[in-house]
Amino acid sequence: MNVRMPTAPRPLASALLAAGLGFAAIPAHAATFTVSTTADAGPGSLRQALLDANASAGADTVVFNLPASSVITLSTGEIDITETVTITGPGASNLTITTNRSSRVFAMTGAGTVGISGLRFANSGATAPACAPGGALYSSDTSLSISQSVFHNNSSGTCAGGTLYFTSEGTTPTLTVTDSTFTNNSAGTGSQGGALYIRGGIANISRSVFSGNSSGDTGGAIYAYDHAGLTIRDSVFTSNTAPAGGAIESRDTSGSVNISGSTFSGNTATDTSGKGGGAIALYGSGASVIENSTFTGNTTAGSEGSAIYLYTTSLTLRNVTISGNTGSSAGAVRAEAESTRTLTLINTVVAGSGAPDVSTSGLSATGTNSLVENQTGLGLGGSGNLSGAPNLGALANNGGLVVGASGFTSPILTMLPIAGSPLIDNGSAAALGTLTTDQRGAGFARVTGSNPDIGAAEFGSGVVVQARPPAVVPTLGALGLLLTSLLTAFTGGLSLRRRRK
Ligand SMILES: [Ca+2]
Ligand SMILES: [Ca+2]
Repeated sequence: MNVRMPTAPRPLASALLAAGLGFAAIPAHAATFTVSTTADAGPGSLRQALLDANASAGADTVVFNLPASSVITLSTGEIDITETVTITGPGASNLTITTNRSSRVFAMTGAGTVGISGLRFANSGATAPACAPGGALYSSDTSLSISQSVFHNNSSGTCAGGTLYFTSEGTTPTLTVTDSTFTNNSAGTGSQGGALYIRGGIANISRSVFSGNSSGDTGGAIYAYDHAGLTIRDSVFTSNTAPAGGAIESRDTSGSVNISGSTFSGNTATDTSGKGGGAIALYGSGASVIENSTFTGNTTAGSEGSAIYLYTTSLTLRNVTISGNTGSSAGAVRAEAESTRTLTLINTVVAGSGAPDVSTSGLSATGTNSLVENQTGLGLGGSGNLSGAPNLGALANNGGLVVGASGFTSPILTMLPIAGSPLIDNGSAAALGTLTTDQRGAGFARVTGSNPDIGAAEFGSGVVVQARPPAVVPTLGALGLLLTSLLTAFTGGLSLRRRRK
């Protein structure tokens, strides 16, 4: 028997031993280490659990046995992770880890595959002029999976990656982020990626919220450089800020950027010198696709692309709603500088930019069944295209997914065409590609009526849920409703009897 001393029983191993199969029949197995104190170090601490997991050969698990609403404060520096491990937290509402900006929380180098779930990381990293690449997490040549976690008010100081610095030095690790919430994280002056800095590797982000993050250079929420693919699905980007690429910048890559089911609202590019992309800036030779997504209320202080700016990149927009993005004299979508690249609009609406809504320089734009309100100077090729006002409703909760970590969620807001809108039934069914639902996902068919609509949300699709206040009132179950009815009848009866007296 090996000398590892897991803190939790291993029923499978015990069962095998009981069955007389003996040690030789038992494959190498994971140990489980339990965190039972919020102390910075010593027996039962998070630091000790990870020291033990590193020292114990193989993939281990760290779990927590702490009271609800616990806080672990690290005061003696970041914790190194050197081996594959799964850290299973009790839920972001139940445990916060902080360093009070004295260091990062975890540093992973060549650590195999690390899973982190159910944790809240807050106020970690560094405050300028100090520097902590990755305010909460540093990951090099390590595949990292983050789920059901919250990152709030972390900072990388004067360096990049307000919450995470994810880098590769020769390998192609994968970053996976699901069901997580990133709020008010920052990277300082001259630094990229207010929440995530991604250099190399592959990144897949889904069902997550990025709100109020900022960087001092580019990519207010996410900066991805020289990557092998950035995919974002079913996520919310709101009120993120950077000089350029208010929410996202992807740069110097042949990897593609694929975005679907996501809404970008109120993001800002602050640079006045010409760089732009209030929501997204794309540079590099990859061919990128944005589908079933909404851009509204994004702004730039520069001249180029209040929603999207692209340079030397081919981009296809399919069933995208881009409306009410302002501040750019070159419109909401600005593409330039490479004649071999293309901008393709399919079933897409671009409107309300206070300028020509789409502009290009050095590349061509082609549309299929798209509505570009103001096409001055554009020369849009293709067929089935419209101009003029789209008659769109305001950004609202029209049903669909609620995303982010449990207790820290946000609905994905959309914009529906108003009855009589020219967007309704003027899209192309033949150009839908693989889309079967509208932006809101399951239960919201991509096609109702005679044809798909232009834009992300389909008129008349699904059951429309009206916007409501975020406060959640516990709902009465069937039994509760029955009891309420009986009580009402009973008290009504009492008052009747009183009136009869
Ligand atoms: Ca281990
Ligand atoms: Ca339709």
